[in-house]
Amino acid sequence: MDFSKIPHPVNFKFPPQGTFPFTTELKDFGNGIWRLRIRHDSEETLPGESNLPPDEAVLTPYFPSENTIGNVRFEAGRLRVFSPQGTCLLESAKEGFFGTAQNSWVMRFTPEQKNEFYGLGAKTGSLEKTGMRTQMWNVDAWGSHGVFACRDGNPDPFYANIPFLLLKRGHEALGILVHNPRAVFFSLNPDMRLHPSQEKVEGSSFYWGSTQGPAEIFLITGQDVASVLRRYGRLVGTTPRPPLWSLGYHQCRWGYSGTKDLERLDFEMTKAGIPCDGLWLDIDSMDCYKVFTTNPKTFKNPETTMAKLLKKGRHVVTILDPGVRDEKGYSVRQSGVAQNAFCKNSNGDLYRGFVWPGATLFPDFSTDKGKNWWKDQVCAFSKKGFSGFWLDMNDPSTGSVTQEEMLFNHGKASHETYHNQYATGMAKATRKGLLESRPDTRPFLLSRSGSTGIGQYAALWLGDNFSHWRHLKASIPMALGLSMSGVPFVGADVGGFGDDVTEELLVRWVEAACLFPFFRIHSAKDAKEQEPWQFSKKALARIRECIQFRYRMLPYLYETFMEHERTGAPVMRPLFYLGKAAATIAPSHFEDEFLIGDNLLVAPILEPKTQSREVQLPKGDWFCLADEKWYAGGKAFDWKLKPSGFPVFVRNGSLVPQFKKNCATSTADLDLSRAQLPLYIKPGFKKTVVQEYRYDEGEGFAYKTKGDTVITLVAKPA
Ligand code: NBV
Repeated sequence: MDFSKIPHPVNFKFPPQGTFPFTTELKDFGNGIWRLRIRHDSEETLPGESNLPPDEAVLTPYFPSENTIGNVRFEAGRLRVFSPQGTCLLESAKEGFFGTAQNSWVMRFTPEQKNEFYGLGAKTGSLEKTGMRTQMWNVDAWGSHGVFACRDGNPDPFYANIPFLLLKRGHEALGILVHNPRAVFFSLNPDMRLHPSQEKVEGSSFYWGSTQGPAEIFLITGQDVASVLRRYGRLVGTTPRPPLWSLGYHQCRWGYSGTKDLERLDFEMTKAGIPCDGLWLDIDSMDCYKVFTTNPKTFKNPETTMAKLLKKGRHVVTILDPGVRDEKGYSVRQSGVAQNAFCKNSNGDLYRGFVWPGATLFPDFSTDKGKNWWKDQVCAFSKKGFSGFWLDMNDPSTGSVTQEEMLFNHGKASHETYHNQYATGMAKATRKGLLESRPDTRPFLLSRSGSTGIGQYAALWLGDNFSHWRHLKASIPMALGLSMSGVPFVGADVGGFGDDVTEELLVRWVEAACLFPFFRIHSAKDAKEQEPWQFSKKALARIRECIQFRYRMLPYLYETFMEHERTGAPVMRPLFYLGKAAATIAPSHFEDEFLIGDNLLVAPILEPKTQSREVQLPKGDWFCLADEKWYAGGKAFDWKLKPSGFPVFVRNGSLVPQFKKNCATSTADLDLSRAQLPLYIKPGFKKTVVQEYRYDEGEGFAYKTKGDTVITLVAKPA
């Protein structure tokens, strides 16, 4: 696959002006959700496409009204989309809107200078995507782009691709979801010239399309960015509230292989006074990299080890790679073959790749057989005592072997039809397996890749990054991009995966990430050890404070996940989510500051050898938790690092439910009903403040029948 190029409308056929020979359906679902579907001839006659695999995206366009809606008009082949305020935010190009070329289709639009673009899943580079030319194709980034390109460049595409675009113009916004899981491409006004000395290329280069599959888009209108993202969140399905323990701190390393590592981690965490909930095992915990096995040398009695650790509040999460070692006599392989669960090639034989276990077979998650077989393996394996699973290499990575030969739906569907959905299919089946083994426990999954709707099943991490300052900085826009694309539970490998971390970088990374929705330190096998106690006492103390701070803030973080589940709002938010209050913020600060919910703002230090940074807060007053002073929003100011902490600010008039300082060794010690409920109100504030705290047990499904407990606080001006 040549990732750097995408089709161009000049090579597409557009119907003559005033004609539109395609059957078109525009459906208004109410509540600002619209669907436009154009039937193009070639779609019906694709060779071998009569056995399409399922669409893993479960879209729910019907939900209770938020009242204001926009307007979508499609007349005589011309599309116009209006915001509720009446602004035309999207208009088809005058030169022609819908074009086809063999099986491909394209939709072309009039560019507008003031447009900003966000979303598209996991993308490297800046948060705002103008100038981008990209295609949706999940890759194993190091395998497809090379390690150096990943370390030093901005390779594209990356692990998780979601064809959702947030178009923002001023304070108005429109969401666009291309409902097609294949290699959808987007052109967001890139410079088409080979060299700047050339003349500019005429015509619109604002378009999207696909090389195959339905020409179907969802248009999501709303009053502002926040309401569009909420609607989109519910359309693609929200993340069910996670178990509280999964919001704790997780420690991982490629190399952790069993009992000794787990016990050592528990011992060191306790000794260092660091709260921790998740202890992770990587591929060395398997027997010869065989999925659903444990290493007989390093992990002899998994049940006993994990039961003991769980009593201490430590949950063990292990890795599941989809590749199944092609070894006769290996029971997992045998049962998969017997149940016809694996992908085929065009000869009708089993498709083979070469990944960690050598020659590997790949479950065909596009079939019920494949999904059910995997679900059964997960169900049986989890009974050993794993609290959750880590779904790696599910892009899928096939090592040194090309993937076109990997077919789906029992060899009847081409690779492209399901490629991007592979990880989502795997996550669905794994979640089902966990639920079947423990029906009253909330499943926890972390996945590397994903497609539209993956958030319903798994958290995502940002894949293999490096212990470099550039990668620390990059983690904010990438996590925000995913977050806006419907994946709220996101986090990076804290400290960086590849290369050796320095003490300073790790400390700053922990400060920056300790309020990310997902928080895990992880490192590669040949990199320097990255556990907090591998560094100086001073660094350890700082890291401990940050992790303790995360535990203190858990009631707030958890409540933000509950809000997401209910409303679709992302957990981690760009500053412009606050609308007009963020109007004067310099775009650079959308990249280096972020919000958790509406009330906590983090402005981490992202440069080496610095004791200060420029901070710009949205309008209003903000209370800094580090120096306990009020700061005015609007203008940028220089914030000097305090010994007492890093820059985290609370919005005036808000409630940040929290635990007492340093009160836990893990979430097992914590009870959400005992959170403290401080209101942060600047002296002299003239408004009455009404705030709610919502909580539940932090585990299980009783909330579904019982509902949440809600406490309302009211503070009147003195
Ligand atoms: O299982 C080993 C690693 C894992 O630690 C990492 O987090 C994944 O992204 N895995 C990739 C396979 C090898 C990567 C070079």
